[in-house]
Amino acid sequence: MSLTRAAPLETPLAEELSTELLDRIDAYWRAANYLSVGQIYLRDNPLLKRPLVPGDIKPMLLGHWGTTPGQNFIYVHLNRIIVQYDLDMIYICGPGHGGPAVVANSYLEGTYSEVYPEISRDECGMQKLFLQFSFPGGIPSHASPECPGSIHEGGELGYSLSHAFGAVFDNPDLIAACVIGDGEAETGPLATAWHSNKFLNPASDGAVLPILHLNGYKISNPTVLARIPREELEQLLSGYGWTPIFVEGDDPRRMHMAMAAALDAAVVQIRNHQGAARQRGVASRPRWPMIVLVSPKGWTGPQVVDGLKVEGSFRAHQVPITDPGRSPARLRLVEDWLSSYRPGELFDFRGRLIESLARLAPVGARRMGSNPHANGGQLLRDLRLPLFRSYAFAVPAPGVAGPGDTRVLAAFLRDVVRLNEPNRNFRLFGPDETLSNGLGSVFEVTARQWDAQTLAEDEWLAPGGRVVEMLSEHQCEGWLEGYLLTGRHGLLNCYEAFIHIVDSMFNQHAKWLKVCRGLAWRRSIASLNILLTSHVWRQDHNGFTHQDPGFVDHVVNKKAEIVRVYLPPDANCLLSVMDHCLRSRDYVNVVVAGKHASPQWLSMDEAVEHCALGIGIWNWASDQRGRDSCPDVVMACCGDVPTLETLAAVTILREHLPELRVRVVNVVDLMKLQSPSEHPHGLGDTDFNAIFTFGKPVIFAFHGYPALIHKLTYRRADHTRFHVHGYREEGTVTTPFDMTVLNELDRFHLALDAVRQLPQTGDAGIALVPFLLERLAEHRRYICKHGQDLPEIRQWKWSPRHVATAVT
Ligand SMILES: Cc1ncc(C[n+]2csc(CCOP(=O)(O)OP(=O)(O)O)c2C)c(N)n1
Ligand SMILES: [Mg+2]
Repeated sequence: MSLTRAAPLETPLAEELSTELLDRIDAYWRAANYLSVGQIYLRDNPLLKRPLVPGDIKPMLLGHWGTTPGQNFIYVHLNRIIVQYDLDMIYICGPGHGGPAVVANSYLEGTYSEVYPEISRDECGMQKLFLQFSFPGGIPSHASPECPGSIHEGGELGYSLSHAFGAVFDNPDLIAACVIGDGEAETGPLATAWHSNKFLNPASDGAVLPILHLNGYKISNPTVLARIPREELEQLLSGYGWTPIFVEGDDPRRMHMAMAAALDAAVVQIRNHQGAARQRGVASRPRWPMIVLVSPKGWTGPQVVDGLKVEGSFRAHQVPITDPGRSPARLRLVEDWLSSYRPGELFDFRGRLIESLARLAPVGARRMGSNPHANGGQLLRDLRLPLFRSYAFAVPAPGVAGPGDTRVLAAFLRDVVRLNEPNRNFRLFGPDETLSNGLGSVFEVTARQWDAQTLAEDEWLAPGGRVVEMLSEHQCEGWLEGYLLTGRHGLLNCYEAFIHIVDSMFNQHAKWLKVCRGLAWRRSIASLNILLTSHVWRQDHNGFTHQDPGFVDHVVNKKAEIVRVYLPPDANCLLSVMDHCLRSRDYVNVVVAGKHASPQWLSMDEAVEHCALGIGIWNWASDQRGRDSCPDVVMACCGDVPTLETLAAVTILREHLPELRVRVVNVVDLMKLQSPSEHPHGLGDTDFNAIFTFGKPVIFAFHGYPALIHKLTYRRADHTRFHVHGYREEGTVTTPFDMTVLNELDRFHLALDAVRQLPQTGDAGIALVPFLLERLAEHRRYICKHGQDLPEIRQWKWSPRHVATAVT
């Protein structure tokens, strides 16, 4: 397909815009620019009814001007095409520091005052609009959740295009206009997001219209894309499969014409591609249009300040004229700048946008600030969930062999996909690992969405699949976030070690959710569910690089009302947990589960009860002699492998120290450990001590880094009695059991630690130590000779005979 390149200077005016419309568009743009500069500078005198005085200026000037006029320009032109073609469109503000632009535009179109009635469409409201921006008690400087129409704060650059694609999946009538900063385009996530076009299904998904905002600069550097030959940029973008349309210049009139022509062309192309796929069944991948807007950074702002060029340079990035409150000359510069937009022509005496301009904006839910997709909870429908209990793995007695916990979950997820296929509101995202993570059953009912070439030997690729896989954790996370933010449901499955790639994306989403909780008008959305598997303990053929359980350490730093972390010990618990997560709202749920064959502990009824409590004494594995009497030691575990090793350690202790009273505690919901003052799931101290006893040693086998358990329990009385075993950053390609030995999480080290903490075990305890050390030595000798774990390890099974039941 050949490239389309709009030649802006040759765009015929008459065909595209009437002079009258052109003037109104320009005036609307000036109004948005005026409101933007006003937000950055003014606390009073919003209509410049009198000359500016220092007291009209905010004491602290915080905001970003440079990107703002370009975004205002884009917004007004999008308004035009929304009206012209009756488009269902949302605006994604990649350089989200252009907050003044999105706030100004949602104010101009009326949305802002509907959501915040005190910010009325008059002089008084305008004054409040200006004052609140970047002001204590007011709103942040970015396209934050407070801003109607935003689903993307853009504080951390890079995710706009992924969010845009996530938003249009399964929204065939939606177009996400996505402004991408040319600096933002240098980030890894954005650079790979161009490839999203190979996944979009033109028949059943909507369209993304990327608008690369090539204003030439970042904070203090030029941008790479602005300093390569235009031809090279064109080749780059068309190499990514797009049809770039260039709009370039700085003369407003010509630029309005060029932008209008470019957007008309883009809409026509989008409609043609969609029509071809939908009406004529054309199956080839479209080369979707995109716009490259080449305009000066800080366009229409001050040209020169202190003898230095500002407009069209990096110096326009933030507040171009600093300290006008203390310099009369600078104050005049600000006044001249504001006056250059001729506010008297734009707003009436009462401060209301004049009628002929107000009519330019779309109405009702067509306004980008009011589009329900941008407040996705409005559109959210409950998932149809099959009865998770019917996927139960039969556990007639603890210790039966399971096929791998995620493999049991997969059948449930398969039917979630199937049941929600008619509503098309559930997707599974993953970086090429859905199969490897044991979730392959989903391919019995769906495929991976794929719009690029398919060969005969490929498996499960189709344009309309419910699974979306690209080897970019950024993409998968960003797509899922966009999908959730627009009112749908989903799950990201990922290798545990590599979820760190999206640490900061998780941060941004958690922050977004936290702020939304304080905004009554933002409706609840489905939780972000992250299933971490192929975890640290079972990296048999990948080794050290694939071993890192630290994502949960990162997650628990976030607001307690947002994050949930679950480590189900077996398949039935995993089913129960996942059912809960898929029903929940406004959280980030992190679930860590294994995919390898492993013993199963709880029947479905027991699992449901255990998961509802989140933590519990496993009586069937604990000393039964006088159940209410205090044990000598608590063997606690959290995670599937730690649970196995703990139960094996209990077996050893029972055999060698039959007098010892051992209690087994299992933790599914990690946040139960925190005190309730820190996390709503936290156990009260009385319940905590009822489980962990007063003062008895706790040998805690943890899936992740031991420090996390210490951190979560530090407010608990006598927390120094917690002796935590977990991942100590020791690993390589070795046997599964050796991984636990290397990190001292294995049964022998756990038993050794118990003896160490229990001097009352006396001679029997002393005698057990060399036995355990010899077991460890034997283990090492055996694996080095045979390349696999000892038969007694491989074949170990829990047996109820290990539990002492005689009441003493
Ligand atoms: C990932 C990330 N790195 C660094 C920053 C700091 N930062 C804020 S704005 C900016 C420059 C952005 O330039 P560009 O994307 O071109 O936006 P614009 O020119 O439209 O302001 C930078 C580096 C950030 N917000 N996010
Ligand atoms: Mg830039």
